[in-house]
Amino acid sequence: MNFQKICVIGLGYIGLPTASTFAAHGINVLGVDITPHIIETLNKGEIHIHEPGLHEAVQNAIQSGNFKAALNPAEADAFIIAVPTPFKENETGEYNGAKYKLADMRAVISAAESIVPFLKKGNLVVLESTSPPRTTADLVAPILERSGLKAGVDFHLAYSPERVLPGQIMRELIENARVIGGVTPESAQAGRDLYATFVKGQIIETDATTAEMVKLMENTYRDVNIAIANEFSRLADKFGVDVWEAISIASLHPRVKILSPGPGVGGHCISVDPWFFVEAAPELTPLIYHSRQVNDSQPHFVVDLIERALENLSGKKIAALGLAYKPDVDDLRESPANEVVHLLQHKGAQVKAWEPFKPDANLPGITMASSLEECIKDADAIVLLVKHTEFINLNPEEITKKTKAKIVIDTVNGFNDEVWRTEGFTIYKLGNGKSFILHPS
Ligand code: SAJ
Repeated sequence: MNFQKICVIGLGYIGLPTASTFAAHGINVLGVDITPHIIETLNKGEIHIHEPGLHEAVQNAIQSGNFKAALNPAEADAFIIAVPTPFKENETGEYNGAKYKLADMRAVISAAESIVPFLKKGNLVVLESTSPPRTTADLVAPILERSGLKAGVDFHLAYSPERVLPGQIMRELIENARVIGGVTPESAQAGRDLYATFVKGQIIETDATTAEMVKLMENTYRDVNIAIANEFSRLADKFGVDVWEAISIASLHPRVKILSPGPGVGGHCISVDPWFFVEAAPELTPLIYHSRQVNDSQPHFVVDLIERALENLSGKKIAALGLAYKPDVDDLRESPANEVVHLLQHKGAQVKAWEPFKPDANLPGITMASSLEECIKDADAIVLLVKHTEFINLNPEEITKKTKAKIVIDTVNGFNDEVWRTEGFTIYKLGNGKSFILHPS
């Protein structure tokens, strides 16, 4: 199948890199988003999100004349839906007394509805948004068929999840293997023709529901593995062991690779996607459910650690380093660091946060510092919440001159304990039960 013009619906972390990459490969792309501010920003060649290489890609796409942003779709050869699928904020499901989160599919529904007036025979529609199993066949196809055309007969319909890692999206979009699940083999083939425009990794064709499961399985696998690492951090704390040392030794085993404990699992993928399985089949997913519980409760464990280190949180001034959901990104969504700050404040601490990737972030209830210096100056303790490169490169010899704090709590294994101790700091580390043996309260 040949594609001259495509329409990408949803211009966020996935839709925008995808749209600009297609434009860079000579395809005429109409990018669609419901937010007027995003459309204006993009048409000026500016961007509304931080992702290495993206600004340049969008500028080039606009200048080439191959990319334009608009509020509404138009006729095209292919439509790509890349809108968010978060979970519902105010509604939960329940199974055997256990509550689980529910997928909010409203953006997918309205994106599919917006395509209906423009859908023509021979078109291809691809859903990229992470979705519960059977969404393409049972939710999207019936909406598109309101056009009078039949999915898999009159138009092609496929599911192709994005699997790129924030921070490396522009490269991974091209190099990663790509799975394309069609509602018919011909739909999968049409999807292959589209993505072969730029994908250098392997392209695997399958059916739509398999592709949906593949995406959810990848992120669920990671969530479960992080949960066990977090549980190990709690056990090590209890038994006076340094979990980081234990993990590095255990990982020498040829069939063991343990992930890193931390303050919790954030972002809009790994902390959300496993719930799609739980919602779809709560009776089959106790492991997935409990892993979510472990990771969601990790900020509480971290606050408990900080409370033990400081003896009492009430009135304590705490400098929180990092609010992003993971290292070296500016994305603060579903961030465990954010939750740790709120929980500390709830317990009476006065927290000032410094996030170098978003210094002017406006987060309800969080006081932001305008610099590292301001953040740490009057603090009683420094808490490292995100392993940003610039934090792990901090020089404790310099820091000691800029802060009153003598206590450091490292929740991500970002600091070298010995070096910080040499500069007179007492350092506690998540998962290092030895911290408390060295510094009994
Ligand atoms: N985390 C840990 N310990 C670890 C690894 C991660 O606590 O050992 C935490 C991070 O700090 C962060 C969260 O988990 O809070 C998620 O970070 P991540 O880097 O594991 O994943 P994401 O959410 O940025 O991206 C994931 C990726 N999926 C997999 O690696 C299986 C990416 O490839 C997907 O494209 C993306 O989800 C997505 O959009 O679904």
